[in-house]
Amino acid sequence: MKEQLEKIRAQALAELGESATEEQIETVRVRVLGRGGELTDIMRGMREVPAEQRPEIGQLANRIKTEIEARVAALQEAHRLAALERSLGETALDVTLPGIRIPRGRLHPVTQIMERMLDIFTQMGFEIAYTQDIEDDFHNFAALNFPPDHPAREMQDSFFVGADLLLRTHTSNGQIRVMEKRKPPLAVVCPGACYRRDELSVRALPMFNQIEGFMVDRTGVVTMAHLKGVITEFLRAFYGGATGVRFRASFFPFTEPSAEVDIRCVLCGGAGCRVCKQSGWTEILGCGMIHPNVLRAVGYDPGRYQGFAFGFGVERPALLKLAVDDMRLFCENDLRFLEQF
Ligand code: 2NL
Repeated sequence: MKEQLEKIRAQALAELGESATEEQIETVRVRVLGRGGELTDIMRGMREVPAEQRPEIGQLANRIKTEIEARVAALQEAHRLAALERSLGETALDVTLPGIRIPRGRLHPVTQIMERMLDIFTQMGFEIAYTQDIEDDFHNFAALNFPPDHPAREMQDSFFVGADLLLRTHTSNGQIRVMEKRKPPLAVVCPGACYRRDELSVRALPMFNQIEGFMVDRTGVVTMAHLKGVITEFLRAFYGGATGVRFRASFFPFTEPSAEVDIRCVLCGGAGCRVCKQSGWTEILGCGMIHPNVLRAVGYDPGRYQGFAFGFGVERPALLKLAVDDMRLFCENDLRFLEQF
């Protein structure tokens, strides 16, 4: 019996020594220590061992069992550590490496300037109305009191996409559509893209942005004084509180009386320079009291209602504000330029 136990021990230890995998270790463990295992059977059969040998054999069997169990546990632990070591090596994480930078977009500089301008009007109580870029003759020209032979209606001056359909030449169409649909009192600004057959240059784009606005109420409520007040307030909010502002009489088919508005040249402060052509002023905006024919065209009685309107381009103020010297940079999509704003 003793020899048999020693043999089981020697064989088990030898096999465990040669076991390379966890499965091989497990096979040996089950064969020796498992239910119905070599050692388990002997220990279960102790009753058949002669009584005088029982303590000795019993102790030996217990010692061998403990020894093999310890060896199995040690080998399993070694495998567990090796596996952990391997997985740490495979998924090595260097926490000192810089993170992955997620590219962050931004609004186009012209959009940023446009939103700043719209904020000022919103604060004064104006609504914002976005309308269509493709428009018919009525909403782009006729309703605005353009005479039938006005040069802007020629193919050479506008982008026609059909007999009675063109890319709008200003955002006035939006104001016409708002007035057609709704009744005064109204205070609305219409921002958006406009299109004219101008050559792309340092100073002009064939596609550009405009903000137009208007305010209409019962006769006597919205006057030329309010026009001057709103425009002056807007220009000082945008260009700075001390900006010089001047209104000059002018002409537009859709307003009467009409005015053009200049601000003190932001470059020379009025002394005269190349940008303001030595005049000390920069023309920035057109405005006036809405022409009775325009009010009639949208179904308003000019005897009951009156109001003012204004319009200006966004790109030129953007040039001045951002100190950019070539308008074409706004439509080249060059990130080296765009990322500066
Ligand atoms: C300019 C001048 C202006 C308007 C636009 C307007 C719109 C309606 C009725 C009356 Cl629906 N007027 N818009 C009025 C005066 C001037 O723009 O030089 N823009 C760049």
